[in-house]
Amino acid sequence: MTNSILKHIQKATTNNKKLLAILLDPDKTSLEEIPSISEKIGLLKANFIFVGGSYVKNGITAVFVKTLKTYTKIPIVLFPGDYSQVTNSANALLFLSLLSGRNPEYLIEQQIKSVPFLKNSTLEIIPTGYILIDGGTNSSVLKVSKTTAISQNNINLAVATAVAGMYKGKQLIYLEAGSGAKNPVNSKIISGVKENISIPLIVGGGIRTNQQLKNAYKNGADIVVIGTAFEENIDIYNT
Ligand code: 1GP
Repeated sequence: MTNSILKHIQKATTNNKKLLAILLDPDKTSLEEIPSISEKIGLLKANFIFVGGSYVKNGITAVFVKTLKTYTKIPIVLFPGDYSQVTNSANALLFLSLLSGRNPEYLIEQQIKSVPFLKNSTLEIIPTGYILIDGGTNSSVLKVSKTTAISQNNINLAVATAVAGMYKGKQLIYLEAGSGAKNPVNSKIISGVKENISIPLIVGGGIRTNQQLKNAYKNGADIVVIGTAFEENIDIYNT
C-alpha cells in the first residue's frame, strides 16, 4: 500500500491548488457509457474519479472500476456506501466514518466487515471523517444510514465534529450535503471547518453552478466533488 493519493492531496492543499473530483455511481452509470464519460472527465481536467453510491448492487463496482481503468489514467478513489463496494482495482479508498451520525453500523461495523478484504489488498486506505450537513432533501445517504444531518445553522457542531475527527486521526474531512442536495454546504460551515482543521477538506453535494464551485473553493474546500451536475451534463464551468 502506497500513500501517494493522500500525499498528492496534502501537497495540493499546502500549495492552495484546488482539486476536482467527479463522482460516478455504478448504479446510475452503465458500462457502455464509460468510454464517453471518461473522455468528458478528461476534458474537465478532474484530478480524481470517485466511485460509489448508496444502493450499488454487490459485485458491480469491481467490474465498473476495471472497465473505467481501461479508459482513463485519472486516479480512481472508492467512496463506498458499504463494504461490499470495496475493490482492489481502484487506486485508493476513502475509509469513511459517518461522524455526524450515531449509528454504530456506519461508525465501526462496516469498517470491521471490510477488514478481511482489506488485509490482502493493495488499496491505499485514507481515514476520512464523513459529516452530513442538511442539504434540504432526504438524501439517499440519510435514508441508508438512518442518521440525521447537522443543520446548516449549527456551525459550532459541524466544526466540533470535524475537529474531533481530526483528533481521532482522520486524514481528510468530507462535508457532504447529500447527492442532489437542494442546498450545498453553506459558506460559514465550510470556512468554519477549514479554519479549525489542519487536514484537507472535501466538500460535495448539490454543487451545480460555477458560482457554487468557486464559493466552495474560496471558503476553504480543497477538493470539490461533483456528481449530479456531471450526470445531468451541466457545464459546471459555464453556468
Ligand atoms: C455526493 O458529494 C457528492 O456524495 C456529490 O453530490 O451528486 O449533488 O453532486 P452531487
